[in-house]
Amino acid sequence: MKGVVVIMAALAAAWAGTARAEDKPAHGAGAQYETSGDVLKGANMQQPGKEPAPVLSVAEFDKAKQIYFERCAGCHGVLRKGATGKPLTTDITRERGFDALKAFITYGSAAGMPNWGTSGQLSEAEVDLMAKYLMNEPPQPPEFGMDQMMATWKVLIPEDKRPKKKMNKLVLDNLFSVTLRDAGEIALIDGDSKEIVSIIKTGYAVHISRISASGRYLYVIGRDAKINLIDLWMEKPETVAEIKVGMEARSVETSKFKGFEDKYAIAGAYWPPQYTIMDGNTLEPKKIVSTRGMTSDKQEYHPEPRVASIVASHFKPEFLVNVKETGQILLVDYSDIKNLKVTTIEAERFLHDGGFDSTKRYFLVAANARNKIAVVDTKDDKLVKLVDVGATPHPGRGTNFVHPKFGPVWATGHLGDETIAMIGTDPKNHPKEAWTKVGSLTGQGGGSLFLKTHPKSKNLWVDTPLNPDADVAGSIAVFDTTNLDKPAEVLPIVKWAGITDGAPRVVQPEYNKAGDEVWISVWNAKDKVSAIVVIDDKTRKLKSVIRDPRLITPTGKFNITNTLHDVY
Ligand code: DHE
Repeated sequence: MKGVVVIMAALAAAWAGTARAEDKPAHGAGAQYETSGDVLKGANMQQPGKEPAPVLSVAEFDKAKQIYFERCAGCHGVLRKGATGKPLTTDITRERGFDALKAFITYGSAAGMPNWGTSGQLSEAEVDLMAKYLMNEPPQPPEFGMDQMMATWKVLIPEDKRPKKKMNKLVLDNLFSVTLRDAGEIALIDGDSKEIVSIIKTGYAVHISRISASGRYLYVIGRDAKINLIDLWMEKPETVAEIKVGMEARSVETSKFKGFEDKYAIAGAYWPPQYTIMDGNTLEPKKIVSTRGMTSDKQEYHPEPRVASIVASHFKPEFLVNVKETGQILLVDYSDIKNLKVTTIEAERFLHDGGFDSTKRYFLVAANARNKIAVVDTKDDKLVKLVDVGATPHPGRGTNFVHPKFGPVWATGHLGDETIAMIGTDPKNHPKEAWTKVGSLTGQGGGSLFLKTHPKSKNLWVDTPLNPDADVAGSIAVFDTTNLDKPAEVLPIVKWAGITDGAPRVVQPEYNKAGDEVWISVWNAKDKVSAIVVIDDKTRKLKSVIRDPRLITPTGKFNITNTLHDVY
């Protein structure tokens, strides 16, 4: 049991970039979840001046640069100024010296640095190389401004050549856009027949899908910051425009406020640290805003504050842009982007993912490495509260239901422990409970990423894909929201999918439009069989298994109606 707790801590730290004394590096299944600047490894970066550091040949420099961006950049930052890991600027590394750095990389540290050498993940020669590399100035990936964006922007089908009405028979409001992560594709799956309607090429290690306010346009973003704009009205839905908004990114969203439907899209980048507002119908970039600036706590300059989640306000023409390393939530008013007004909310550092309460007025976002949830009132544009929760909260968008005793709550699972924290969200009728943790449920274990219920359901589904125990990672826990004292029922999803090969993990429950089916991904390696398991919500019995050779590494599933209306 203790061993499992230690591994969970390591996985949580790897994900959040935090550190604990007993941490070991995340191996195997968990390792691939670590944030990395992987897509930056091939970027054109000049080798900086070499004196007085050990001299590296061009080939050595390129190899070390690749290792740094695959293994180190996520925690220490592209510029090594310290992101969630310690700074590794040359004033520090040269003072420490080659031998100390080598020992550090080989054995790791009590502060949570993985033992890259003794774990066998880096050879002795590679450890040597990295110690030398760190004594050299860091190379900087290029900026990505308007010229670079324009060079990648393509309108494949101009607006006047697109259909004037829906040309297909698809039931769009129950369509699912499914991330096929390692294929760099999405699958559009018909929610009723469960047939794959189309497979569309997207960016590298594609991440999430969002839908325009009219329900016509789908926006998909890859980790290489490529956005595909897909027109769902076409006879066969296809990409009609594409752009790259940087070199590394995770989030995309679209304007939802009345009068601005389908008008703008916004995407946040990890590198360069910036967000871009685009024309919603063509992706033409209109405005790029840097997020470099001061941290919310110590008021210190941070050179690469990455943009994590972005949501669109339902109360105002505003995007809520969550900036990870500064801990600021930017309320970006898109009603006049030439004279852009931004309200900067000091929240807490290391903001990651989050979603709305059931009224859609309050936005709750995880400051994951600080074990807190920040609550923002999107009507008054103010921070309401920072709520303490468990270890490394990871809500996805979170989920809303009515607690039998405390009224409406929003809930999050955690990477670092087995709890599901419930936060009261009804200041009017339950003022005492509002914005406090009213209770915790006990799930299967740590390593949870997503949880979900639906306004029409009394089931709460909690995944644990990062749990080191294969049975836990391969199953899902279901709670009864009308009787929260009852322990969760555990459903063996991988078994139901009939997959015996590989190390499949069960990830991200998502409802259909009617709220009577739950779709769950069985996420296996790229060269192994994956599936989507569909469960009848009422009976909790298997309804169908979607298996198809084209379903390569399915992870996130985005039902058009639920995504559009923030139903979760
Ligand atoms: Fe995600 C959402 C970042 C790894 C599946 N992920 C998000 C969001 C961010 C983020 C900032 C919120 C977007 C928004 O709402 O605007 N994700 C990151 C990372 O930095 C991280 C930890 C490591 C990395 O290098 O990318 C990471 N994410 C993953 C995965 O490995 C997952 C499990 C599988 C995959 O497809 O890559 C994954 N992330 C998802 C999903 C969502 C998401 C399915 C959207 C959840 C939703 O319900 O909206």
